[in-house]
Amino acid sequence: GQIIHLADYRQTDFVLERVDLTFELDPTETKVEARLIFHRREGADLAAPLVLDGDELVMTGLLFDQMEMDAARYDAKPDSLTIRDLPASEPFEITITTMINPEANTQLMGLYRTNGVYCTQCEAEGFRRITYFPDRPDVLAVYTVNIIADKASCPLLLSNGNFLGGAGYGEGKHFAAWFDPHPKPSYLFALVAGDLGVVEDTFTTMSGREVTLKIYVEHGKELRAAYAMDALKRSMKWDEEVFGREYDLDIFMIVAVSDFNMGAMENKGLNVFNDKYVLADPETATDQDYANIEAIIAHEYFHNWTGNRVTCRDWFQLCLKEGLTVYRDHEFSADQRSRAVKRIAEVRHLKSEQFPEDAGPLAHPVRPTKYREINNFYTTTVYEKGSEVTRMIATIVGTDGFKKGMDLYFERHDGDAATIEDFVKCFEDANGVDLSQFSLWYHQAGTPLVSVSCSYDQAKGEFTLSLEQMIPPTPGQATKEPMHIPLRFGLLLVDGSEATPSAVSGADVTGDVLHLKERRQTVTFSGIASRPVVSLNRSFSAPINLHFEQAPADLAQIARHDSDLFSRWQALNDLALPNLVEAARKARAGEPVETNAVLADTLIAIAGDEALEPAFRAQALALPSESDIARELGSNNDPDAIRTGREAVLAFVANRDPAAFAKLFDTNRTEGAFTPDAASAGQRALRNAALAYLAVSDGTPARAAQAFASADNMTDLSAALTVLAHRFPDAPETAAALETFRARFADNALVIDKWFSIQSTIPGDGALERVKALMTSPHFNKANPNRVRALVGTFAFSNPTGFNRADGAGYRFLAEQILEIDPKNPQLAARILTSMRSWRALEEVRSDHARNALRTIAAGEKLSSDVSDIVERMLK
Ligand code: B3K
Ligand code: ZN
Repeated sequence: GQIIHLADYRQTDFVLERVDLTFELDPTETKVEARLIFHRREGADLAAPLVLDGDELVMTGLLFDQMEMDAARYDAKPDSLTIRDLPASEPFEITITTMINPEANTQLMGLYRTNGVYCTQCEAEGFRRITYFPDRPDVLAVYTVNIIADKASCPLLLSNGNFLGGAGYGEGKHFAAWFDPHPKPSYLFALVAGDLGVVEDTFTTMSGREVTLKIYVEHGKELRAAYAMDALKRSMKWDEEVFGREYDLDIFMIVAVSDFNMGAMENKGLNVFNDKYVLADPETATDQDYANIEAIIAHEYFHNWTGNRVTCRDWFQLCLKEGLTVYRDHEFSADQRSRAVKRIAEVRHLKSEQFPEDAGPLAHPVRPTKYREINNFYTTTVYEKGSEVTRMIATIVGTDGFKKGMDLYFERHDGDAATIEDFVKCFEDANGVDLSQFSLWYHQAGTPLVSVSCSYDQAKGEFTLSLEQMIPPTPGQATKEPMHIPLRFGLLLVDGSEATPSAVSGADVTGDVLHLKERRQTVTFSGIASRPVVSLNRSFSAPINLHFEQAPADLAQIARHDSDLFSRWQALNDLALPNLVEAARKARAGEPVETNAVLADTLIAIAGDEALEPAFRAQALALPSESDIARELGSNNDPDAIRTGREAVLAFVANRDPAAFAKLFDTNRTEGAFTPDAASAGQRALRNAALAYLAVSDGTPARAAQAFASADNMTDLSAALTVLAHRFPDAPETAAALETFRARFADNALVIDKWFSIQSTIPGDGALERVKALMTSPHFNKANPNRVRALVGTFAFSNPTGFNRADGAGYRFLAEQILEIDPKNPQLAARILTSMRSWRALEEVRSDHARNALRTIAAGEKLSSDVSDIVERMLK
């Protein structure tokens, strides 16, 4: 594949007016007839040919205005169709017939079959695997879709928009027609046909229209779709209340399938979901599963306005829909649950996934300027950092200003294929602000490092903050300009109150936001009667690394008393991280790890503070992860030493006050019928966090085995199983529990995925052999993406010591897997390969092994563009 540049963007020469598609579905020989009406764009070159995209296509017919097309006028290749000598201005019709094989489509892009169900995935460039088409997001058209299929095996025939009608169609067949009145790009096209069960409901919109809601699942799983339906209705209501956005068709459908490359897809009126993000009941789903379902149902629904009604001009603008829609789903979940706890989870995720991406060879701006394979840009930078950038706009212009900007965006750009510049301009125009410096967040990759020091002058009553920003070099961007970094802050006084300065100089401060804009800035706060403790970057208002050596006592004060709950967690984290880093260094040097009583006592005090919600206390108890420590260390990392050091700190905390953990464990059992609400989930999280510490101080599996035996929901059951497997991998209790779990859920694929993941993350040298053995299990299925991710993906992403074995065997195993998966499902292979994105930060022995494994992959024959793009960038 060649490199595509943003700078090369230009409009198409031909305007697509409408699209009529007819599918005659067959497992191996599906016939697709596409009738496309075009006209030459005003001002376009009269000699310009019409060039349509294709991917592995076989054309069996081509008509021009209903007549056979002269072979001299066109050129059909598997990846393009070029037609010459077309009219200067009047509309013309092209009818293309292609034959495709859904059964053989293991890439899961375009039209494929999963468990006997036909389904499509077109974003980003899958539509061109169905028919020749101007397959780019700035070509919007109105679609009519006719589907003809076997009536017995496909009673259900679905596509976008509203149902027009259906009837019998010859022997054993039937057809259905759908019409979508909203112009859309091809990536939002969808078709589903098969035999599925349905859950039905209705939603009355704010203007009083009744919308039919349908969720399709495999027969027998209908009851497990109830929570998804509830989440959908809450999402629809929330988007009306908070963003003023109403749904715009008579029907909204969701189809759950078990073979899917990602989470879900926002096709207009017909979302297709990985069933992992639809199906839930207390027996088989964890609280985390429920929270994910709620978030992803909301995310895809919210795309109807941010993505579908306003779409992207080109794929460089992906964050226009993704960053914004992630921000919207984050806000939704924050409103449905506890805002602070939700924010903690978001920041944890951002730091553990996006920060490493931004610090490694795959770093790229939120709005990239070039790509080789667009599928590789559905990244945590585009999604999560894109969301953080949107959040910063809201912080800068304020809640009302953000709403005004969004209203203007919908007013100006409804029906458009827009750009990031269009989006930012709406906030500038609606609020009379200049966001040009701020826009660097879209263009400069890398996590800014803000170094801070402070001083207090008692005589003058002045408090001074010195700030310096540095944006590290990233691939293709050696030097950076200073950015506009909005930092929320508070000045805490000893009595727990907050200081209000009489004057501030050296920076714009609006309300509780300090705007850092220069490379170096000194900010002075006057009228401060006693030395304050600064709580900086409250609620993680800017996605930065902060270097600020605050005294442990100051951090402990923030952790115990800040009015911002998020900051209390952040302070705990800042208290813990240097300890863990030091512990890792000591372990590396073979020295004994020193323990820290302040940390342990603060953690235990917060965990036991009944004035705080249990979900927060559970988050407080979770020490920074091994990958957090690796990131903080930055380079020359030894995952074994990191783990050894962390384990020592963890053991110290666990043994500091086992009775306190026992009390948390005993008093936070949820009783009665299971409900997935945030408060009950928080209690379970706290109890299970306590169990993990108790397993360490107990030193025996008895308590976890007992918790496993008495669990009455999947959250508690899987938490107990994880403690058993990770703490006591060789205990007979663990073997028994794993087998009980497997046998009980043998026919539930989503639970068996958990069984694989729990075992693939057992730390230590034996992990690889365990993973290899699990691959021979009858439950393993290398054709199912969820299963491959659960075993191979989880091992590579989430088992630092097991995967990064010093002898390099983990990397060699991954290389073999990538080369085996790639020919069948390149997107899956490329995604799992990104688990090695931080390989350069490893110590020399491991990084040499990692490089060799990457070279083995790079030398593979017939690599997909997905894998070769990733591997080449990683080796560069
Ligand atoms: N827009 C889809 C992702 C498509 C990925 C294509 N490789 C799901 C989402 O972000 O909502
Ligand atoms: Zn999305």
